[in-house]
Amino acid sequence: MPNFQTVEITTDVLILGGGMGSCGAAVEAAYWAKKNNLKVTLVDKAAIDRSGAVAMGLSAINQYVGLKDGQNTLEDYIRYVRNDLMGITREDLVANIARNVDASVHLFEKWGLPIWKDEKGGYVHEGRWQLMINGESYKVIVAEAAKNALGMENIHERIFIVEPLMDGDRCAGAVGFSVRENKFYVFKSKVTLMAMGGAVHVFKPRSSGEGLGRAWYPPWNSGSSAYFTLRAGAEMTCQEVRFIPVRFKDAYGPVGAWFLLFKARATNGLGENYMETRKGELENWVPYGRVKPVPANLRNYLMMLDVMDGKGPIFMRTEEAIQNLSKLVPDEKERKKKLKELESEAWEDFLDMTISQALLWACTDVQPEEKSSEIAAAEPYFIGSHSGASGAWVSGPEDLAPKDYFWGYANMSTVKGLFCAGDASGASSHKFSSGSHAEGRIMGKAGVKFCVENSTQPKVDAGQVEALKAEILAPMELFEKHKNETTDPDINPNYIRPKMFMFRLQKIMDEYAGGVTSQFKTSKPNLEKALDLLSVLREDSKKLAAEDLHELMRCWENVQRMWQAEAHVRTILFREETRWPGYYFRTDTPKMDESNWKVFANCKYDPKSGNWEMMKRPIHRLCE
Ligand code: SFD
Ligand code: AMP
Repeated sequence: MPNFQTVEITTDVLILGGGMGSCGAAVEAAYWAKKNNLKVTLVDKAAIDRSGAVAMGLSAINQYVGLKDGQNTLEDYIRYVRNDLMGITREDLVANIARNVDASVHLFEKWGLPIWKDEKGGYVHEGRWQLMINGESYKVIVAEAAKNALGMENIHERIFIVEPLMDGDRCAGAVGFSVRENKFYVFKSKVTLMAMGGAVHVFKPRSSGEGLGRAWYPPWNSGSSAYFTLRAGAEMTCQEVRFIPVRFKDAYGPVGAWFLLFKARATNGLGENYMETRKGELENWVPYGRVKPVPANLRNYLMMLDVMDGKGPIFMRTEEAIQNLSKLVPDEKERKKKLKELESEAWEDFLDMTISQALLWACTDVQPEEKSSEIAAAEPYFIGSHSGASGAWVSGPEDLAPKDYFWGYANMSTVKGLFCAGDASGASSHKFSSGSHAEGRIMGKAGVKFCVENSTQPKVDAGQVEALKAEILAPMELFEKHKNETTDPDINPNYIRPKMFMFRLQKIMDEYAGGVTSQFKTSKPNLEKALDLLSVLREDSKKLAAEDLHELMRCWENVQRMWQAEAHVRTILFREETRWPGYYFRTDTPKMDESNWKVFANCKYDPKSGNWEMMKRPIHRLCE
C-alpha cells in the first residue's frame, strides 16, 4: 500500500466541480469575495477546460428567455417548465434562474462564444427558448472566464471529491484524492458550493460490448452530487424524476435541432407519425396531455407505445425535412445553395456536440438529405438541469420564494453552509447549460453572503478526517493484500473490482427499477426486490478493490451511483402513482393521482442513524 500524503487546504469559499454551474459560481463568487477579502478555491475531478457535460461542446443554448427584448415573460417560462414536468416544479427556483439566464448568455457571447445571427443581427432561435451556437469550444470559453476570475493557483484539477466534512449540522468542507498522485486532500471551508453534475451508468446502458461506455450523459458524472448531499444529511427532491432523452440511436446525437429548427417528423416502421396516431392517449394525462409543446415524457411515451407494439424502428425523417425546407426557396439555383447549407448545418449539429454521431453517419453511409436515421429512447439518467428534476431541496430567493421554500440563502440546501446548483439542485428543470451557469452565479453570490455572515471557520475533527482517509483508501489496501491469491486478478474471493460491481448495480436497476430491458416499467414488488438487492450490494461495497488511483476513482464513482440508485428506488416506491409515463411507468399504480400526489416527493438520509425518511412537500404556484 503506497504512502499517501495528506494535503490540507483551508479556504473561505469552496467550489466543488468545474462544470457550468461551478464556472458560474466561480466568476460571481470571485467578484463578491474580492470586496470582502475572501479566498475562493475550486476543485474538479478533471481539467475544467473540458470537464462535465459540455466537454465535447454543444450546438445550442437551450435556455434563453429574451426578457429585455420582450420576447417572453418570466411567467411564460414558469408555465413551460411546470407543464413539461407534469405540474411538479419549484416555480420560485425556475423564475430566479429565468430572470438571470440572459445575462449568462450575454457573458458567453462577450467571452467569445459564436452565437448564430440572422440578417438583422438578432439571435437565430432553434425553438422558442433555444439559440443556435457554434459551440465546439463552449466549455473552454466558459472555463477561461472562471480561471481568470479565480487564478489557476486557486483551482485544483484531477482531484476526486468523495465525502463532505461536517461540523455538527454545518458543512465544513470536503475530502477527496488526487487521481494522479498519492495524495489525500482535505479542504476546509466556511461555505461549500457544490455542482458535481448528475449521474449516468446507474442503469444498464443500451450500448454493450464494443460500444460499452457510450451513453448520452457523460460517463464521468457519476452521482457525486447526490452522494455528497445525501451523506451530509440534506433533504433531496424529485429523486424519482429521471430523464430519458430520445436520441439518434447508438451514438446519442441530439434531436432538438431536427424537431425544432428543421421541423422534422418522426415516424414508425410503417411510416406512421405516432404524435398523430397516438394523440388520443394524451387525454389520459390531462391537463398536461393538452398543453403545447407536449411534455417531453409524453412525447417519449407515445413513441414507446409504438415500439412496445412492435411497430419500430422509429425514424427521424431527415430527408423529408431537408427537402421540405429547401422547397421553400423558389429559385432553383438558390434552392441548391440552400440544400447545401442545410446539409452542412445537419453535420455541424453533431460535430459541435456529439462527434460520434457524425462518425456513425459517415461509417454507415448516411447522407441525411437522402436517408432517415433511427432514433430511440436512451437509458435513464439523473440530470436535474435538463428535462429530469432530481437534486437537492434548496432554498429559493427571498423576494420570490413562498415562506416554506425560503431558509436564509438562495440555493442553500437544508444543511447549513452547503449550496447546490445545476444538476445538483432539484425541482428546477430546463435550466440546461446557460441556466446552470446562471444558477451557479446565484449560488456564488448567496454563498459569499453566507460566508460573510457566518465568518467563523467550522471545526473539523482530526479523528473524522483520519477515519475518512482510511475508508476512502481501503480499496487499494484490499487489492494489495489479496492480489496474488489468484492467477486472474479479476477473480478473487476477497474482493470485487469496480467494473463488476457496476454491472451488478446496473442489472438490478435495469430489471427491477424500470430500465431499458423492462420497457421502463416497474412496480412495488419489483422495487422492494431492488431495495433488497441494493442492501446486499451495499454490504459488498466494503469489498471493492482498486489496483491504482484510476481504479480507486472507479470504486467511489460506483459507490456514489449506488446511493443515487437507492434514493431513486425509494422515491419511486413512495410516490404511489404514475406521473411521468415515458420516463417510468408503475404498473401497479398506472394512473396519475392529482388529489394525493400533486406534491414533491422528498427524501433524506440520516447519517447518524442510517435511516431514510420520505416526505411530501406542497407545491406553490407563482402564477396562473
Ligand atoms: O441539446 C467532480 N445539455 C445542454 N444544454 C444546453 O444548453 N444545450 C444543449 O444543446 C444541451 N445538450 C446536452 C446537454 C447535456 C448533455 C449531457 C448532452 C447534451 C450530451 C445540458 C447541460 O450540459 C447541463 O445542463 C449542464 O452542463 C449542467 O451543469 P452542471 O454544472 O450541473 O454539470 P456539469 O457541467 O456536467 O459539471 C459537473 C462538474 O463536476 C465535476 N465532478 N468534481 C470533483 N469530484 C467529483 N467527484 C466530481 N464529479 C463530477 C465534473 O468534472 C464537472 O466539472 S442537449 O443534447 O440537451
Ligand atoms: P434535445 O436536443 O432533445 O435536448 O432538445 C433541445 C431542446 O429542444 C430542449 O429544450 C427540448 O426540451 C426541446 N425539444 C426537443 N424536441 C422537442 C419537441 N419535439 N417539441 C418541443 N420541444 C422539443
